[in-house]
Amino acid sequence: MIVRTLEEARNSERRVVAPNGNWESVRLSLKDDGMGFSFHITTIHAGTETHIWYQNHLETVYCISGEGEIHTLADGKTYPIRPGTVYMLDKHDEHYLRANRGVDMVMACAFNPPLSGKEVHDENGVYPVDNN
Ligand code: 9YT
Repeated sequence: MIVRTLEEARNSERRVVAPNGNWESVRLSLKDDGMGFSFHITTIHAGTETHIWYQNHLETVYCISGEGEIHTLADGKTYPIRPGTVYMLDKHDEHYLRANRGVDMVMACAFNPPLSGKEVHDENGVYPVDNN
């Protein structure tokens, strides 16, 4: 069995900070855990907008705290996000993720296939697929 805490993961290489400062993420579980998905606690900082397009991954995201919205580009729809909301990027949906001003949004995220931990968003908000 594998057991770890958010606190110890936060104080390790598992914590990644976006180059533009919009978000940070603690990768609680990665590919090498062998679970078939990776599991992250991501903080989207208040008042930010981030362009994301995971062309190589499916992602499920659950809002733990904070409020914001997600805007999908293909259909022009905007959905509010608040604690208890889950969204699933089942079509590799290109989107803007926005956190309202005043309070950070904290999200639990699962990726399929799992991230290896080395990924950084490229300029299109894409993570390359990990073939290792
Ligand atoms: C909310 C969201 O899309 N989180 C993705 C995970 C985060 N960007 C990471 O761990 O790299």
